[in-house]
Amino acid sequence: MDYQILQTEIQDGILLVTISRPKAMNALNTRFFNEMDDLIEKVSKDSSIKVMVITGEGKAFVAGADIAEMVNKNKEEGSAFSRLGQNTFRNLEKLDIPVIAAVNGFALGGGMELTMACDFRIASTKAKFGQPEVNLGLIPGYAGTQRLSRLTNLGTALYLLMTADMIGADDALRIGLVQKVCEPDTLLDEVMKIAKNIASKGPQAIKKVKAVARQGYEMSLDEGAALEAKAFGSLFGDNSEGREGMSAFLEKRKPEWK
Ligand code: CO8
Repeated sequence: MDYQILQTEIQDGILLVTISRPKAMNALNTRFFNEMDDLIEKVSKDSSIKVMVITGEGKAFVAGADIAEMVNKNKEEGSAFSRLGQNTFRNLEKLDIPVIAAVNGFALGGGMELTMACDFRIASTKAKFGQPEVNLGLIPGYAGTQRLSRLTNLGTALYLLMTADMIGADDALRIGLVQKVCEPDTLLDEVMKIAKNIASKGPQAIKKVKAVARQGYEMSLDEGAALEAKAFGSLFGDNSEGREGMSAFLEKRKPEWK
């Protein structure tokens, strides 16, 4: 994989993606979205990749959308830039494998929105989260107004969106935005450990958990439970992953996943 802004590395089935535009605090421009779209397409077709991890180079994860690229846009171009990022982040969210944000530093504006399109977030104690768009006379444009309240709650989301307050990793943990906080020099090791642990589980089960939990979140409990029952059943039968996993348990051996 050959990109200008994204650096990629595969280790034991884990794809580590580093956003690398440190001179501009990894700000997201059109090139980033084009590269990310291409990467998502490739990952969706590569069954050897079990988990994807996204991090940033330098002192930022991502300090937002590229303000220099946005400043002279007209209304139509502004909406188009919003839709470009929304589509990329939605496609990232829809990847059938887990995607983890390893938040090393500033995750502001579009950067915080990117972390929210990942399945969960592990933060360094140096991470800072915020939606500072109102400082610029803007609002979030990559569905941050929608995902933040779903991940936390409406009051917390409106507070952060209206005050543009920057919060540290411990506060992000407290409001449920991040799932774990690590020392900066252990962040990537910790995240790779989590990714490898997930990659050791039944791969179909991991994909079903993601699909059912994510789709069910937008449904009634009854509809979500029906989706779960169907996915549960799909893991049973001859040559199924469930048969292998349960047989391995009963035979006191390690499962051999296909
Ligand atoms: N866009 C472009 N360049 C940026 C950005 C950005 N978001 N953030 C930082 N940079 C650049 C700076 O301009 C500076 O460039 P130069 O060296 O050429 O002057 C370089 O990165 C280093 O930045 P600083 O000197 O400011 O570094 P500090 O350590 O002093 O501060 C901060 C770091 C706190 C991260 C600071 O840079 C900052 O506040 N950045 C802007 C944060 C922000 O407002 N983000 C939100 C942007 S808007 C957004 O994300 C909307 C998303 C939805 C868009 C929808 C499409 C329409």
